[in-house]
Parts: sequence; C-alpha cells; structure tokens
Amino acid sequence: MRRFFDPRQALHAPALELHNGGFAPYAETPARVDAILAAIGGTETPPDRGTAPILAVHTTDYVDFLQSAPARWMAAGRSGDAIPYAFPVVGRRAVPLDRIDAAMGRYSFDATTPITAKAWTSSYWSAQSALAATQAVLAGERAAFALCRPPGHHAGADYCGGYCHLNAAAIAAQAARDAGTARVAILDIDYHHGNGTQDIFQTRGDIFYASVHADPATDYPFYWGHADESGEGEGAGATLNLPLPHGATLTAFRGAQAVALDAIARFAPGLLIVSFGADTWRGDPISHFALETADYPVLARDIAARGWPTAILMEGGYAVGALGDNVAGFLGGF
Ligand code: OKP
Ligand code: ZN
Repeated sequence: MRRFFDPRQALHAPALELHNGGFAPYAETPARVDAILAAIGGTETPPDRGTAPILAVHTTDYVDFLQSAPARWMAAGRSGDAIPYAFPVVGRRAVPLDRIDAAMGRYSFDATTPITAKAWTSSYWSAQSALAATQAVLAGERAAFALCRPPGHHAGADYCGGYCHLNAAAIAAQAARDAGTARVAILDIDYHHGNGTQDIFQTRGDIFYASVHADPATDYPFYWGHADESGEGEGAGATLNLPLPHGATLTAFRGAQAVALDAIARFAPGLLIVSFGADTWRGDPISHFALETADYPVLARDIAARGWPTAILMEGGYAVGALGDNVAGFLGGF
C-alpha cells in the first residue's frame, strides 16, 4: 500500500495542553510520527497541491488567521504557544477581531489546541498527504495511507479544536468530489467523534459521514456525535452516529462498524475515506475503549471486504509505545 507523509508535519510541537484544570504535556506529540514511521517503513512525500483544495473546505478568513496568529501573538508581547481563553460561541455574531485573543477564541472551540509557529506548516502538509493518498486511489490504487499529523477531524470550516487545525478528511473528500467522484463516504473510527467533519458536510447529500466513537454524553467533544444527529436539509440521512460506552471491546466496536458499513453500502460510494484513530486501544492515555492490538487487522479486513477504493487517513492514537504496532496491524489487515 502506498504511504504518504511529509517531514514538516512533525514540526508542530506544542509544549502543554490544558487538562483537568492544569497544564499537562501535550498528548499529540511528534513522537507519534516516529513510532508510526518505524513500524510501517518508508513513506513518499506528497506533491504540493497548494491552498485551493484547502480553501474548498475552509474559509479564507480562517486560513488567513491560522497563518498569521503566531506573529500576532508575538506582536502582542507573548511568548510560547498561542492559546485562546475567551469564546464568543462560534459564529454567534461578527465583531472586531483585531486583538489576537479575540481572534483566537472566535476561531477555536476549545483551549486544547495551541497554534504554534509551525501549526500551519504541519497542518498544511498533513492535508497534502491526505490529498496524495486520495489521488493515488482515484488513479487506480486499491488503497493508500496518509500519515496525517496533526489530526484533522475536529476542525470545522472556520474553527480549530481537538489538536486539529485543518480537516484533512474533509479536504480529501471534497477534492474527490471536485475530481468527479459523485458520492464519497467517510468512515470515522477514531475514539472521538469527528465533529468538524460532520459539521462541514452536515447539509450535504453527496458526502456520507458515519462515525463509531465514545458517547459524547461522557466524552469529548460533548456537543456533537449524539445518536440523533443524522444530517440536515439535503444532508438529511447522510450522517450516522454510533456512540459506544466506555470499555467497548472488539465485539461491540466491530458490530457498530458493520452497521456503519451497511449504511455506507446503501449510499454506494465511489470512494471511501477512513478517519482512523488508534486511540481506541485499551492502553490509550486519554481514552476509554478496550481494543487489543490484534483487533486492528480484524476491523481493517471488515472494511476491505466491502471492496470500495479506500484512502486511510491517520487521526488520533496517543499510546506512543503501542501506536506503531496498532497502525501497522490495521494497514496490514487491510
Ligand atoms: C483528538 B483526536 C483535555 C482533554 C481534551 C482533546 C482530545 C482531542 C482528540 N486534555 N482532549 O480525536 O484523537
Ligand atoms: Zn481521537
């Protein structure tokens, strides 16, 4: 399977994140990349397709903000990573965003997603890796993998959050649509609900979003991913949320994934994009499912058996010591 990654994706390295009322080491560390690369072998660097496919999903003002925020933060006399502390409730009304802190809150939905000097660069190349894998599949590969990092599925059209700045899965799905694929499905099997992806395609009937994740009644991102969210307008019925309780093992997870795959089969996509997180593993430091390393090939084979051309994009997974085996197992199973 072809695998894509650009070394610039490892440059974004926040020091700390707000965690349970204090600052803790940032879980989404570049060491994740080293662990995955060591386990899956060599990767290809993606070509540069520029900002056009990013701007097909994200707003121009948000992209400008991501690129300029670190310099604005420094110009305000700050050191360290830019972190928001005041939030307007995203999108409520337009106000002046001249002060960096006003802009930070406007374009964020949480305080756990620092914008470092390299956030744009790393997220840009993460998106390019996703586009490269998707293009490879559209050109005839059975499947391809993008080692996306930072992850993307929490980022919306005009907001960051959950360690995510640009939504690689959404950018890839839209690029496939623009390349002529009539119907694209996204299967999100990260531990966390992909609120950004759901938001971006909420009213779209041409891009199906299905997610298996921790119940937002107990878990981040709390405000999205409940079972009754199924899309709106032309997108009615094109969103499927399958929340699971803490402690879920292969039996429950595989069953929910099969429900998602059956729904995707009825949608009959020309391309499947998998938002794959290994934070469903039993030892993940920020998650509460109980999958074993040996379960990942099983889940991947179930997906592969459906036969759709498939781009697999990395999302979360924070147990660095097990991450390589879990990702390699998934790709090997596929
Ligand atoms: C990203 B992905 C406080 C908890 C906030 C944010 C989780 C983001 C997960 N430290 N955690 O879906 O793996
Ligand atoms: Zn996650």
